[in-house]
Amino acid sequence: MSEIPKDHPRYASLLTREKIVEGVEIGITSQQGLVAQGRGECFDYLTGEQTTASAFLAEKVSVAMLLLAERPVLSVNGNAAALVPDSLVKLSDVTGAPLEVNLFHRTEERVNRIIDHLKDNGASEVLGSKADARLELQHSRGIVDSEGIYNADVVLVPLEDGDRCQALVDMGKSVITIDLNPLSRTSRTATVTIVDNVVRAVDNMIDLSSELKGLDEAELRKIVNDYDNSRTLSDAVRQMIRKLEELSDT
Ligand code: PTJ
Repeated sequence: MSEIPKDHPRYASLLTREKIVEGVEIGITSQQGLVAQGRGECFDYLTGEQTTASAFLAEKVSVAMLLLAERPVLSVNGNAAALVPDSLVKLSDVTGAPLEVNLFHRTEERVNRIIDHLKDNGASEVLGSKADARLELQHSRGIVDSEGIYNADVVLVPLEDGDRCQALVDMGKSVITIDLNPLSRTSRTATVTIVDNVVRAVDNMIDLSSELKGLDEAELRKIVNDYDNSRTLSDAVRQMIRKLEELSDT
């Protein structure tokens, strides 16, 4: 990894970029993942590179959904594995939701590398290599484990590419996505859209889990029932417009 001085004004962003590059180098992230990261960075810039109030609410609702779920699963792709492996393992521990590797650009080698990487970061078990069930999709994202995503009731899909989210929703599942682009197909299809950088979102969700674990089922259900995802998406777009207006005035 290149040395980035800690006092560099764009330290956090550059460090994230380095992690993705390293992910490609060690064979857990696809080359396409670099392009996806670049797109994400652009949207992150427009939200001020911080968790907005509406993203934080979506994170809280997502944690409530994971805690209420009977069979929750956290899906992991090559970008998420490079950026937040340890945090995903912690989130899995605190919510009881198993991790499952699910890839768009799937090779068995990369699946196994990501499983090993998550285990190196503390995971005891990681699903995704059984590949004994199929979603209604024509590409590799449809390859899943029957005891994981296929039978899950709530699935977290960070940095996703559209049609799997639709397929999961069509199966009656609740889908939570983390996607900095509020205009993407995934963002518009998910049950809950967290418009935040995965490097901030997952850590926020770990903290929220400790807080929400003290609530009873009725209180958790109220948090979920009061939520309106279309408002989250509108807020995210408005936030970006405000940022652009602010910049155009200076
Ligand atoms: O590892 P694989 O083979 O499963 O492939 C993973 C990628 C990410 C390459 C694949 O899913 C893909 O091509 O995704 P897309 O269609 O580029 O969508 C990724 C979405 O995530 C885009 O809307 C980006 O804006 C967003 N995004 C990128 N980086 C981040 C992000 N959202 C949150 N945090 C980020 N760091």
